[in-house]
Amino acid sequence: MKTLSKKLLKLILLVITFLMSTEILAAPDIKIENAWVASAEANDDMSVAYMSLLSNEDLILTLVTSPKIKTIEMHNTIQEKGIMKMRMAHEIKIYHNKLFEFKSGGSHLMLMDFKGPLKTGEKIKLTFHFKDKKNQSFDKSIDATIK
Ligand SMILES: [Cu+2]
Repeated sequence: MKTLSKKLLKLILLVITFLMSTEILAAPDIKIENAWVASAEANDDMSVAYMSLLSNEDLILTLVTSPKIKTIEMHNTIQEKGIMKMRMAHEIKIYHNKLFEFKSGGSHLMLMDFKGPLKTGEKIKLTFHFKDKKNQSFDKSIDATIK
C-alpha cells in the first residue's frame, strides 16, 4: 500500500512538472487577420500590405519576411508640419489584447525589391517575427490575399 501511494505521488509530480514546463514553453496566442497585399504589375517592384494583429501577451514585432519579397519594411505614418510622412520602424510594440492594425493612412508594410506581378486572387506567404519580454522569439506565418 505504501509503495503504491509513493508511486502515485511520483506520477502526480511528474504530471505537474510536465504541465508547468509546457506552460512556460507555450507560445503566445497571436491572431493575424484580414491580411492583404496590393496587387502589382509585372514591372512593379513595390507594394503595400495591411492586416490586424492581436496577441494575448505583450510582444514586439521585429521583422516581417516572405519567400517572394526581398525587402519588407514596417512603416509608420506621421504628420510633420502638416505633411504626412512615412518613417521606417525597426520594431512595433503589440500590447496584449489590444488590436494593432496595419492600415491605409497609418502603419503599413512596404514590400520592395521583388519581381512582379503580384496577381489579384493569389496568395502570398508572410512570416511575422516576434520577441517577448523574456527575449524569446516566435514566428507566425499566414497567407495574405492579393487584392
Ligand atoms: Cu511606407
